[in-house]
Amino acid sequence: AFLENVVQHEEFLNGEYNTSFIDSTPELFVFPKRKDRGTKMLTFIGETIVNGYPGLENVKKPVFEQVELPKVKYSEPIPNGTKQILDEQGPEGLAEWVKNQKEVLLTDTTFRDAHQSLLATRVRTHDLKRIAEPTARLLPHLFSSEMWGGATFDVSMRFLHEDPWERLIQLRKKMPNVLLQMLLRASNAVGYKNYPDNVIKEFVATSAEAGIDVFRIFDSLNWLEGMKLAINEVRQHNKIAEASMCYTGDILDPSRDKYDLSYYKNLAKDLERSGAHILGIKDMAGLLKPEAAYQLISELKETVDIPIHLHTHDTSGNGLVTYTRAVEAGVDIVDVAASSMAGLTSQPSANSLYYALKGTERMPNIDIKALEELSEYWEYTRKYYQGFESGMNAPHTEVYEHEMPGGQYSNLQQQAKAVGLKGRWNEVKKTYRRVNDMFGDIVKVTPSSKVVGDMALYMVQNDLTEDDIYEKGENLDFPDSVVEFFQGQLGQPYQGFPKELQNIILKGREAITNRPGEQMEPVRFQGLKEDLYHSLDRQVSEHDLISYALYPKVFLEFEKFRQQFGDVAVLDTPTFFYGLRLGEEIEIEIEQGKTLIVKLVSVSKPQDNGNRIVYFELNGQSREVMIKDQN
Ligand code: 3PY
Ligand code: ZN
Repeated sequence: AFLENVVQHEEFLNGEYNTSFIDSTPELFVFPKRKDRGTKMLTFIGETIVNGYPGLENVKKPVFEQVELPKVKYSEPIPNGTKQILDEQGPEGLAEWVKNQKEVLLTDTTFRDAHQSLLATRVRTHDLKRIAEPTARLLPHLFSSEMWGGATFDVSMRFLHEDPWERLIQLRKKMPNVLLQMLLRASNAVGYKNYPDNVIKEFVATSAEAGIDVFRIFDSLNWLEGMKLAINEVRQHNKIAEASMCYTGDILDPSRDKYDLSYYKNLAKDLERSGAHILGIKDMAGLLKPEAAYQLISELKETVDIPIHLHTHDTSGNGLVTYTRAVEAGVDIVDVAASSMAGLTSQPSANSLYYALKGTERMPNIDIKALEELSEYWEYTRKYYQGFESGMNAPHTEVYEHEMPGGQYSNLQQQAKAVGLKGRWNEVKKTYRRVNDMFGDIVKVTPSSKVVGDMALYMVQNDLTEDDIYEKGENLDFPDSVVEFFQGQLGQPYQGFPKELQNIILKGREAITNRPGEQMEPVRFQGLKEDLYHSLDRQVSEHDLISYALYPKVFLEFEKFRQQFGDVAVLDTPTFFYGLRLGEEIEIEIEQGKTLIVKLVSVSKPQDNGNRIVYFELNGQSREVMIKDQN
C-alpha cells in the first residue's frame, strides 16, 4: 500500500494547476464541523489504530528502542557559523570566504535529500526538530544544512499532513548559525511543471523571508533560459544563488559526446554570467565517475571564478572515491549525510569522508565524535520509517547504464508494480535507457525524469518496441506528460527535440520554443486570497496562499485534514504511523506547556454499521471515539 501512496502521488503530478476541480469536486470545499483539539487528536489516533496509516495498514506497532539525543550544553550560546558570515558580508562576501578556505566544506543533506532518496521523503518535522539544535551546536562549521525543497514540500502536505512552511520556520529558530539550503527546481519551483513567473518570484521571496539562505537552482533540461528568473529573484533578496548544472552522460566516454567537457564548461560560464554566486554540480543519479570528477573539477576551476559545490548520490558505491578525487582537484564544497542516513541512493557518508581525507591538507573541519553521535540518533530514528525503505541493500553499478536519479528508482519500481508490471522491472530499466536515447539523450531529473519513466512504463505495458513507436505511432495515445514535454512545456532540451519523434507524438499540436512561464497568465494572488478566505472561513496566511497556488488540490485536502484532526505534527512518529498498543500511554505536547496524556484502553468489535468504538483515557478522564472500520 505504500505503493499506492507513491502511485497516487505520481497521478497527481500533472495538471495540478488546472483548478477546474473546484467546480467538479465541490466536496473538497466542505469542511467538517469544528471540534476541540483533544477530540480531534483522539480521532486521528483512533483512525490509525482501526484503519492504519496508508501503506502500513497491517503492520503491528513495533517496539522501538528509546532514541538518545546527543548531550549538548543548551545554556551556552550557539557558536557562530556561515549564517553570520552571510548576514555580515552578503552573498559575494560569503562566496569569497568559501574560496579562501583550505579545507573542503560540507553540506549536510540528512534533513532533505538523504531521506528523500532512502525513505520516500517521509521524515517528519518532529524528528528533525529534536535533532536540529544539537546539530547546529555540534556541527557549527558546516557550510550548510540542506533541509527543504525538492519533494519535501508536497510530501509534507500529502502524506505527513504537516505544513512545510512550519518546518522551515521551526528549523530556522533551532539552527541560527548554519546556512539553510533548499533545492529549487527553477521554473518548476517545488512542483512538477512550469508555473507562471509571478508564482516563482513570490515563492522565492517568501522562502527567503521564512529562512532559506542558499537556493540550489536547477533546470531539469539544463536550460539556462528556464533558470534566469529564479537566479535573479534570489539575488534580489540578497541570498545565495547556487545555480547548478545537472550532470549526465559520461565525459570519459568518447561515444557520449553530446555532454562532453566543453558542454559543461560552457554551461558553467553561462551560469556564472547569469549571476550565480556558487556553481552547483548536481549529479542526481551518481553518474560522475572518480576520474571524470577529477577532470571536470580541474577544468571548471580554470573556467569560473566562483566556488564549486558538488552533489552526488552513492548508488554505484563509488561516491567517496568521486569525492576524494574532486577534493584533489579543488572542489570547494561537497554534499554528505550522517553515516546512518548515507550511502546507496543517498549521499556519501560524512563520517567516512572525514576518515578518507584525514591526514590530507583538505581534511574537513568537523568533529567526528559529534558526527558519530548525530549518526546514532538517525540510526534509531530511521527505524520508525522502516516501512518506507526501498529494499536496495547493496551498490547498484547498473545505474551507469539506466541513469535513473537516486530519488526516482524506488518510485518508478513501485509505479511499475502498481500497473501490473511486477516481474518486468528489468525490462522497465532497459526501456528507460532506450527512451532516453529516443528522446535524444536528455538530462533526467525531476520532472524530465518522470517523463522518461512514464514513456518507459507505457512501452513495456503495451509491449511496444522502439520500431513500433515509429511505425504505429500515429495511432498511439501517448501519456500526457510525454505530449507536454514534446510541446516544450518543460523547456527546451540541449540541441532540441528529435523532430521525427516529436511529429509522431504531437500529431499536429503546436510546440513552443520560448519560456512556458512567460506565456502563462500571472496568478492574481489578491483574488486567490479572497476566494480562499471565503471557502476556508479563516485568515489566510502568505504561506497558505503560496501552497495553494503551487498545489491547489493537495493544499485543500491538507486543510480538510487539519480541520478534522488538528495539528498531528505534534505526535511522536511511532504513534503517527502505528497508533497505540492496548494499555500504552503517551504524552503529546500540543503547544508549549500544554500536554495531553493519552492512553488506549480498548477497542470494540465492529458494530453492524461497521463502526468501532475506541476507548481512551485523556488526562485521566474516560473518552471514546467512533471510527468506521474500512477493512
Ligand atoms: C528533486 O528535484 O526533488 C531532486 O532531488 C532531484 O534530484
Ligand atoms: Zn540529489
